Amino acid sequence: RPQPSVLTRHDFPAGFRFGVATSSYQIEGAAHEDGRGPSIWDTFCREPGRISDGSSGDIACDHYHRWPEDLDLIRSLGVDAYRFSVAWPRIQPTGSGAVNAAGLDFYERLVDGMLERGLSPYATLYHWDLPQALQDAGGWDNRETAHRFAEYARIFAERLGDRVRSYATLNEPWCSSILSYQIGEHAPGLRDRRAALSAAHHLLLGHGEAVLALRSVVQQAEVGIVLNLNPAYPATTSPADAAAARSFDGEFNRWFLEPLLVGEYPRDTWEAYGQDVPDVHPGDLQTIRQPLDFMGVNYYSRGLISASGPARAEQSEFTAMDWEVYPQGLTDLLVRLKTDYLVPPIYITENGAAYHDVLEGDDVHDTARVRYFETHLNAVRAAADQGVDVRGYFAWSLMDNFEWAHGYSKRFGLVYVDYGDQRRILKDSAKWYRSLASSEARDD
Ligand code: PNW
Repeated sequence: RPQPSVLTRHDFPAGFRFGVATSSYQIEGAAHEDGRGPSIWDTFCREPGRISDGSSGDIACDHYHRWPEDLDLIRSLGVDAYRFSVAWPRIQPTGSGAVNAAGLDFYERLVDGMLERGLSPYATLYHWDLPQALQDAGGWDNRETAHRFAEYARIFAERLGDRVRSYATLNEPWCSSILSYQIGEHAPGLRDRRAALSAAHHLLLGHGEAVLALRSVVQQAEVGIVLNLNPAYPATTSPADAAAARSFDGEFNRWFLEPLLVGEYPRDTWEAYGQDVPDVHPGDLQTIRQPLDFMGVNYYSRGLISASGPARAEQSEFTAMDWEVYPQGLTDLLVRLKTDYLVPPIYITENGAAYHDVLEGDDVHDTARVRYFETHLNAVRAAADQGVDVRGYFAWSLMDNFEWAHGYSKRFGLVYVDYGDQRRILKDSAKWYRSLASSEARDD
């Protein structure tokens, strides 16, 4: 039943890399082992009502213990690269000072395991598991956290820099600021726009300082950042909808892209935020605007925006997250990055979809997900054909995992996880992706 991919490596640029992605809190489990300190997600999951199924990442996919078989699984998919994240509280249990040797040892084993299997490690240093001790001091609303982050980046690179070439500082700073401090859906669950914009600024500052630290430690490091970008489309041709789409784009996309790539916050959005804008010190924007070796783009859907709020394209397909399937948005986004900015080479660092998967014996016939990957990879290819320098694609995710506020109720994996016995089962989408990644390499 699983159909092999019609797409092959020959449809993508020479040297294009295929990979899979995960993050530490979503898969590792072992939340209290080997000296790991508590993170804001441990705390958040214990607050009633925060996680829809009442779960936590305490055990998750038990990857902390099962990493050798998980790396074998990745290898068996024929991919080139693995994007993983590092749990800061395993490295520094309180987020500053004392280093926990067992934490560094774990990531050293993991990275060595990738290299033994011919997989290139793509490390993300912050995928949301902030040490709780730093949150107790104000978290990202406190400027100190930026300096602490750069220190942690240095510690990691001093140990692994001879083996890890690619570093993303932050994953999706929009999520760790707006979604976490203003919308309140992610840890620490606040509802305060001033605090959210202050957090966003300190995240960007921490990024800039971490880039400098990484470059001073690892000469050949490729350093970048990962943004979640949602291209905004007006719901109708009315001027009011166009204006609403533009302001959505300012808050979601330009607020992060422009400090990083231009060295300024977008003026229209700055004015719209009024009294809530962050305290920007002299020199901050120079620190934030570091030359980057790559820009990581996470793309799931578009925003369809009307003056009265988000609109819904009734004729479209939606995933189990209720996110619209809109592959054209990925092509448009990539072309726009090239047109509007001096953008470095791009990686698609996440793209994927949750569906209501059904395990039938040893099979999961997730045809909708196969279609999602195929259409979005075609969208990447279309952008490359229009001259966008896109170097690789990471499917989100290797396996089903802890989907934040949705707990285990949303499955994004290529691989199905039976949480009863931690069995991993290849979905049809994994077999499809394998047939693409295992296709003959281009020789040019
Ligand atoms: C990203 N939103 O999260 C993350 O990088 C992953 O850890 C996550 O599993 C994946 O996408 C799927 O959700 C997001 O509300 C979470 O717009 C929420 C949003 C966007 C991205």
